[in-house]
Amino acid sequence: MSDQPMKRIIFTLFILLVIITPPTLAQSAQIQRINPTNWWVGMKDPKVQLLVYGPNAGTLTYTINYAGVKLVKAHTVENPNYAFLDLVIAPTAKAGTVQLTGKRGSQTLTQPFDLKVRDKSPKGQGVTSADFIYLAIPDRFANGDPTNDKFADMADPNADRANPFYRHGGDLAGGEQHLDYVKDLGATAIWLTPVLENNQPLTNEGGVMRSAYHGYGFTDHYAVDKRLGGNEAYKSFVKKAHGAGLKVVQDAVYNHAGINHWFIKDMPSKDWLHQWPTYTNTSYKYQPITDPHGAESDRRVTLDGWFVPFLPDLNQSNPYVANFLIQYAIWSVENFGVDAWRVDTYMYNDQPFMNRCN
Ligand SMILES: [Ca+2]
Ligand SMILES: [Ca+2]
Repeated sequence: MSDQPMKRIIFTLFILLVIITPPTLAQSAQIQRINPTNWWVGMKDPKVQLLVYGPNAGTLTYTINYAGVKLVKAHTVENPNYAFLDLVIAPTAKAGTVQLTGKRGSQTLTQPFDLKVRDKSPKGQGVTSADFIYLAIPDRFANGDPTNDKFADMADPNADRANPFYRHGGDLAGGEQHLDYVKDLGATAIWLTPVLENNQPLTNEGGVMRSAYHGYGFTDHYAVDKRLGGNEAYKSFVKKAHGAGLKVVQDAVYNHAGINHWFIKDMPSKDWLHQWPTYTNTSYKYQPITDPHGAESDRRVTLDGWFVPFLPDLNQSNPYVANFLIQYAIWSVENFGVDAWRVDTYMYNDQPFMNRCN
């Protein structure tokens, strides 16, 4: 055989290898996220459902070998990139790092998951009509750290105090520095518009490009926006507020998520959201809900229509969605020491879900 045909054969083999390799690689699994990001021992409810996400994470067989922690059931859904694992944590379980093991064929993955000791600091103190609540929009209240005003790697990389629709750079450090001002007004509690990550692009609203500085388009339920200072800044804010005798009210958005939310970009199942044959906005009408003779079709539009095109409507009658949202709320109280909740867009939520959540 001359050199030329040999080279051709080698080249053909190489091409075949390249063609064959990607599917083989694609079959291997990865775990990129576990939500909640941690849990605690000694919780009132011993159950927790882990959402495990990553390429083909749903095709692994999971086991846990940790005293007092039982993996009761593993659920798969339409999207092979998700697994939902039901855990029961016995009252005897000790704090520590649980190793979650996922196996498939010759592949074995392990992922750590922390079970912490519950913080005894004040939390869940509640508010009553005796409280005077001060509402602040962290982006607009005070800028305590000019280094976190904007990030080039975020979907909206802008901050500009001269533009009323853009972010202005305010943050939790700024809020923390001015708690005395809030206290001096006579307030007993502070309610912040949502602090969770809103990695949303600028959106066209009424012909004006607006930023998500208000915070109502979550893109990660377990991360406080880094432009506000991140999770540690929020923890510190709550601690300082408590120290100043102020309770903290967290703004919850259960009805929808941001269009850029990681779980919206790769949904566990088609029914993770309320989907319509063509885009359907909510009518913003409460009458179909409050009127006992209201038409079911009108109710559906109010409840299941999207708040705006970039805030998709979560299907809270999907049990995985409901568990996710409720656990995120519990996690927020345990992790940050939140005292009370303000629920956004209340009437658009599935009411049986809201009752369970509350
Ligand atoms: Ca800042
Ligand atoms: Ca809804």
